[in-house]
Amino acid sequence: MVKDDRTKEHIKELTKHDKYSILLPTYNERENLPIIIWLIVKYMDECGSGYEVIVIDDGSPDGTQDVAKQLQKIYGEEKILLRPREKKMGLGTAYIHGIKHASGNFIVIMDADLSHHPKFIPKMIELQRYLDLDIVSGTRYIGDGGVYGWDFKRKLVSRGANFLTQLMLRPGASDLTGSFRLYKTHVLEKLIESCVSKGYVFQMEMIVRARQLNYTIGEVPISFVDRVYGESKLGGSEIFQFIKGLLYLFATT
Ligand SMILES: Nc1nc2c(ncn2[C@@H]2O[C@H](COP(=O)(O)OP(=O)(O)O)[C@@H](O)[C@H]2O)c(=O)[nH]1
Ligand SMILES: [Mg+2]
Repeated sequence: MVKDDRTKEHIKELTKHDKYSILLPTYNERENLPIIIWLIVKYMDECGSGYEVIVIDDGSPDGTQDVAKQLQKIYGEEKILLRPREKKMGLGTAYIHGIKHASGNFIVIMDADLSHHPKFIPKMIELQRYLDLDIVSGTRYIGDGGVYGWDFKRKLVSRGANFLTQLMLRPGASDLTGSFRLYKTHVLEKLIESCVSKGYVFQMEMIVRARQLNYTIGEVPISFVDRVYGESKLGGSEIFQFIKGLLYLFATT
């Protein structure tokens, strides 16, 4: 699996022009945004590669965009890009919107609610470089990965969704519903083109399609911490949508 020719020096030479576009979709994340951006800047600066953070806010009524503008003043307009939309239109299309404005050859997708800790980004980058992977997915379900702060029902739903999908589609990655991932930009563009679903099931379809298209996927264990501030958007209808999407993929792939 490990390519012997990718020695440290060689990797350094190959990756010196890499740039990471980190997409942060936000809806009512006023409290979380300053902390998540501070952490991203800290870990990306340490990492030494070029990067930008793209905040895609869907007209949050809590004033997330005012906070984002303040942060832009602090960190600079070339580091923090604001690409808002008028109103709440869902996560799937928020990513598509963000990608249009991304200038990096790599894209990191993560939540802005502090469930995804930026300390894992350098680990994803390291693994990607070592094996020249197309995708690196954060996983809560192997190694040191885990979930903190979820009640039993939420754990059951997530585990159940993963288990069912593993059984039906054999996708070759352990965390299908997670949304903390690193992609080569052209790979992500291709995947989005071939994905039909919107909403929660979208993350799973991305991995299933990636497998179909023979992209290489690596995994980094992450600990997922439930949000402290604000509200989650997962409800009963999302669970129903997920099952519907799973059956659709099962029937068509
Ligand atoms: N731009 C945008 N961001 C959204 C939307 N819905 C959720 N988000 C953001 O997407 C991320 C994940 O949402 P969250 O509610 O935490 O989902 P959960 O972790 O599955 O409960 C967070 O950063 C949210 O602020 C939306 O419609 N538009
Ligand atoms: Mg969340």
